[in-house]
This record gives sequence, C-alpha cells and structure tokens, in this order.
Amino acid sequence: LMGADNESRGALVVFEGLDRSGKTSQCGRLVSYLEGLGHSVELWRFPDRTTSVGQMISAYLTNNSQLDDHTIHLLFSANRWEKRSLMEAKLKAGTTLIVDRYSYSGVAFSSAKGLDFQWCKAPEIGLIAPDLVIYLDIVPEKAAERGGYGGERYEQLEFQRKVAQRYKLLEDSSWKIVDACQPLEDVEKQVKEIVLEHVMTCQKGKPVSSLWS
Ligand code: DGP
Ligand code: NA
Ligand code: NA
Repeated sequence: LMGADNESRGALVVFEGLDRSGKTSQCGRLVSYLEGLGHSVELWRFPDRTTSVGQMISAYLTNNSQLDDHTIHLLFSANRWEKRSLMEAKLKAGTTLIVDRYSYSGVAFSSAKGLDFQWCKAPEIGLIAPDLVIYLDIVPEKAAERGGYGGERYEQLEFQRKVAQRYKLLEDSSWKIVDACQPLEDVEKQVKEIVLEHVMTCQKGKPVSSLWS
C-alpha cells in the first residue's frame, strides 16, 4: 500500500502554557478521550524526571542544586533528545503522543532569564516537529491564584510574565490558542474539537518533520 506508513502514523500533540495553566489535567483528559475512541495513544511529559538527566533537572527545579543558566538549558534539551528515537518509533508505529511541554517551554523559560533567543532555539533543531501545539492561554495573575504555586524555581509571578511574552514570539501555524481562564470543562471541549479537526484527520499522509519548520 503506497504511503501506508504515513497514513497510519500517530500524531504528535504538544501542550504548552505557563505553570498552573491546566496542561497536566487537560493532557490526561484528552488521552482518556482518545483511548475511548479506540486510538492508540500515550501520555508523555517533559522534563521526563525519571532519566538520569531528568534527575539533574528535577534537583535544579526543586532548588536542590545550582546550575549555570546555559547548562540547565542544554540539559532540558538533552532530556528531549534522549527520547527522540523512541518518539519517532512510536509515531511511525501509529501511536499518538500527547506531550505535556516540549521545546517551546525550553526556549520560553530560558530566554525569559535573558539568554539569547536564537541560542535557546539551536539545540532543539532536529527534534520532531509537533503536528499540533495547544497553547493554554492564561494571564499570569490568574495562574498564580490557582491554588497558589508550588515551591519550584520558576513559579513566581514576575518570571511567569516574562515567560508569557517569550511564548508569544514562538507561535507558528501549528499553534492553536485556547483560553485557559474558562471552566475546565469548556477548555476540555475545545481541546477535543481542535484535536479531532486538526490532527486525527490532517496528519494522514504527512511525514514526520523536524523543528523548526
Ligand atoms: P512541569 O513539570 O511541567 O511543571 O515543568 C517544570 C518546570 O520547568 C516548569 O516551571 C517549566 C519548566 N520547564 C519545562 N521545560 C523546560 C525547559 O526545557 N527549559 C527550561 N528552562 N524550563 C523548562
Ligand atoms: Na510546575
Ligand atoms: Na504541569
């Protein structure tokens, strides 16, 4: 069958947004929904704190270690690279991946510290490009009110404001913006509609491509 591989491949769907924008619950709900429709689907997240690189990242985020800004940036990127081949294999085998954060977090958070924007993008070149990025859009003040932030390094209002500005510079044609200030159920409904309309049909025949495209 011509093009059978591409036609049957899974979609790479990435969720992005500020801390406390609701990504983690929306990812979980979407995975359950797609499973219910009979799709082969897996929930992934970055950073993946289970690997040895991920454990270094986790220690940094919980303020149990100090690292130079460039160093931690490259570790976050390495954490995505160590999963790249598995990601490609899953997609080609027909499994859709719903991913909680990806390269956009990498660039938005590090450049918000003042690192050069293009320098931040460079190590992400060659990672698999998402078919769809769902940006859960929430004003930083609203996010901060949501049960308060936990104690992790980046969970501060002033810093999250800068991250939001950087995210705006990363928006491209693969992005769909969802108003995350709405009730959870309304966000969920919109996310499902977007995924059904733009991914579960559109990725047919579209080969896996690379960042930044
Ligand atoms: P999470 O486990 O999704 O809450 O993410 C942990 C924190 O790390 C969160 O504040 C976002 C930030 N983060 C996620 N990915 C990256 C990255 O690639 N680079 C940087 N600098 N920060 C990241
Ligand atoms: Na967090
Ligand atoms: Na999260």
